[in-house]
Amino acid sequence: MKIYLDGKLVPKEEAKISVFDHGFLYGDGVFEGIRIYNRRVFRHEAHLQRLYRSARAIMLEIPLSMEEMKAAVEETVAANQLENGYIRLIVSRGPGDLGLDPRKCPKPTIVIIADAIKLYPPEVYESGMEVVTVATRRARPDVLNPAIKSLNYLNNILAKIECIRANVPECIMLNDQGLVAECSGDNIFIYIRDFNGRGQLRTPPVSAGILEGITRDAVMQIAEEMNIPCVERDLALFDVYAADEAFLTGTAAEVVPVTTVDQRKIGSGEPGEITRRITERYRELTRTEGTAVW
Ligand code: PXG
Repeated sequence: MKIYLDGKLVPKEEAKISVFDHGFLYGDGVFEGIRIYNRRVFRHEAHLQRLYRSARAIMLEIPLSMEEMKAAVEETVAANQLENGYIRLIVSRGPGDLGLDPRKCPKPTIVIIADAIKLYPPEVYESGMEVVTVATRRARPDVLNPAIKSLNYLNNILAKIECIRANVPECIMLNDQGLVAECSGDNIFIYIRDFNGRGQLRTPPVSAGILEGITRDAVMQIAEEMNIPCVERDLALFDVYAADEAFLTGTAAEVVPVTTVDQRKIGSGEPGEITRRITERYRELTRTEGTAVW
């Protein structure tokens, strides 16, 4: 396996960074998780846009242009002859001294890993996933905005630890107001029919304190294309319990049906029809969008 490290492709064993790197010392940096399908990098530009926006928010100047970064990612995929898999792109503040001061870090570290992907068990796509609400609240946007995809994932990891204790693969995190935010590594959608049978997809707005997921964005586009009404709207837990369908979205997860939340059955308790149609279209997009990079 070849790893991209600061402009060079090096064997995995030689891909090492300094213990003085502020990514390691303080979680000072940003990252992306991207999929490769059929030698194509899915939604590459969107991921890069989010990476550069996150970097700007923390005043981290990435020493490559977006075009150069795109080429570096493609080069790493090609060097590993990866057909399908996962790319982890990391830009840290780089090595400095033991103080917080980012000005002491003259050179950001850039790492690109292209590897196999670890997925949820196949059964959850067939029969649906069981999730729970956890006590760990999503960070308040005015404290550390979850829209920044930073190397500080402790908030998410604390939630993940609660998932493990509850023996479920994923969980719902509320924001400081007690509204539904997102999951530890996925966004959430519900589908709900009104008293007259008209259905609508709903997902929390970015202002609820969430990561603006690329998969979430793709699903909103799919809904539009399929004429399924879809709105970004504050959701209470009640709305999730009352929903006819629910699903999670994420680069690794793709679209996962949720059939139980806090032991309440969602809809019929089986993956829903709208979820199935969206999943199918999403899979088609992953197979067909973009061009092969090697
Ligand atoms: N929310 C959070 C907090 C995330 O970390 C998503 C939503 C979904 O966003 P995308 O752009 O992927 O649709 C993410 C991203 C993992 C893992 O190993 C998952 C993510 C990031 C890093 C690692 O499960 N999900």
